[in-house]
Amino acid sequence: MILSHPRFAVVGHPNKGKSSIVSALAMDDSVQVSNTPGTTTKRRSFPLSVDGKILYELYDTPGFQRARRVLAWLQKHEVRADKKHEVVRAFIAEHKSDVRFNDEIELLEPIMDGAGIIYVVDGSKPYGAEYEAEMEILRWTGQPSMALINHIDSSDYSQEWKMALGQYFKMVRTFNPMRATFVHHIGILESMSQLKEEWIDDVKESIILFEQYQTQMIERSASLLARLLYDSISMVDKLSIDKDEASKEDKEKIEGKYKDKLRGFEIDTQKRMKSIWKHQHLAIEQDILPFNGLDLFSKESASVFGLTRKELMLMGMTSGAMTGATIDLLFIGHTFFIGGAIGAVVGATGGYFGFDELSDIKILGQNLGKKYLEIGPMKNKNFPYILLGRALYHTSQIANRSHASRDKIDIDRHLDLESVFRDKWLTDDLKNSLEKYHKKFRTSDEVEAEILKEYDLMIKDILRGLINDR
Ligand SMILES: Nc1nc2c(ncn2[C@@H]2O[C@H](COP(=O)(O)OP(=O)(O)O)[C@@H](O)[C@H]2O)c(=O)[nH]1
Ligand SMILES: [Mg+2]
Repeated sequence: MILSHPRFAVVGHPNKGKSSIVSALAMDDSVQVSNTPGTTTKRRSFPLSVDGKILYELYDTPGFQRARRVLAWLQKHEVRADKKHEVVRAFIAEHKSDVRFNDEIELLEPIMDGAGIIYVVDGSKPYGAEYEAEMEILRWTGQPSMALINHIDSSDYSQEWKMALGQYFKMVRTFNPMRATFVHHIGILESMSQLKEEWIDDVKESIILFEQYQTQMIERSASLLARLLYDSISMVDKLSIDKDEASKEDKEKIEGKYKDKLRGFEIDTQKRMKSIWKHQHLAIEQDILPFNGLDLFSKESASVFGLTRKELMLMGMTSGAMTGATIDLLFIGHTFFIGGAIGAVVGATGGYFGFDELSDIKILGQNLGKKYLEIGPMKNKNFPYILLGRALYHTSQIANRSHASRDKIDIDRHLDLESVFRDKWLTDDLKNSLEKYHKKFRTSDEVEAEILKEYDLMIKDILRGLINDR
């Protein structure tokens, strides 16, 4: 069988990070990672495919269990170097149903079937001669191989490891599956391409596709966020009422519904974002969503992600009528009623982020007698920055997350965010540029596709700065 995409078996001692490396390189968060040695007893294949095309395929395998025994068997059948791989085949054939060698058979089969070898070691533990049997067996297979030094802890024995591994592998690299960035990932692919002459073209092609894929993910994320902002700001919602005047309850009801819809847009965007970045298995309990209870409309959220009062004022985003107590209301354009109807607009008492007042509520009459309340588009000028800040933060967490990570996304550091995250993306110039678009979103009935595209491109630039190494 001829397979055009490169295949690699990830092998090594139990509990050295093999599965984590498969998870990171295949960008697959469904790989079983565990600190109980011997969890994997069957190999599993994890292809990285983009638009239906497989770029490469990795095998997650059980760790070596009886390497010395296997090596002793091979050595009993000592032959010339060019025949050694046949002895490995003979070993597999003879022990296929021998449970004692299940793990060795599982890991050797794909190699003998043509997969390259990625040998994984933990550089935070000392080197020891017990690894030599494993490396020697791999040498007997005659397949192209490279070694990856992972660091599970912070101790560093990589010098001795490099000396030892260099005896067996022509390529030795350090790779941290938890913090692997795009550049590291490409680096590993480049090493793969050099393992065997015949593989160069296939692996190079995979690298090009992989690079395009990364760009695509950023583009798709930017479009998704541009759409979120546009949809949220421009959204108009209605509620029928059967009286001429809206009661306080009616008003609360439509406001509640409006806020819930906006929260829904955010949650939906977060889900799609996880799927763009192939993190769809991220369990709810590992998820910060929606921001550990940091509600979209909370004061905390506004203070972490939104603009400050001073910034809003500097941008002329406050109403001229603002004096005294009302200085805290950061929405403008409190046009009372449109359509000749009468309605209720509550006075705001809220904090200066003004979430008591998101939008006008209008009472609109219809000829047939029924009246309805209308809310939207979003008039609160801080809201777009809060929503965008949260969305960018979430996107950067997802995009920079290794598929090997099984940790929670930690937003408890959000106090740091207050001082740090905004500075990572929001400049004065950017505030002003974004504002032009936000204004269009809240004032025009329909925004032209080109306008949305321009906004989309701005977000793409912001994302490039927030996502590692792109
Ligand atoms: N902190 C840290 N933990 C790691 C790293 N690589 C693996 N681990 C952890 O080590 C344990 C074993 O990893 P796993 O990939 O399942 O090893 P395998 O048995 O060789 O497949 C898991 O708990 C992993 O989360 C790493 O680079 N850093
Ligand atoms: Mg494993």
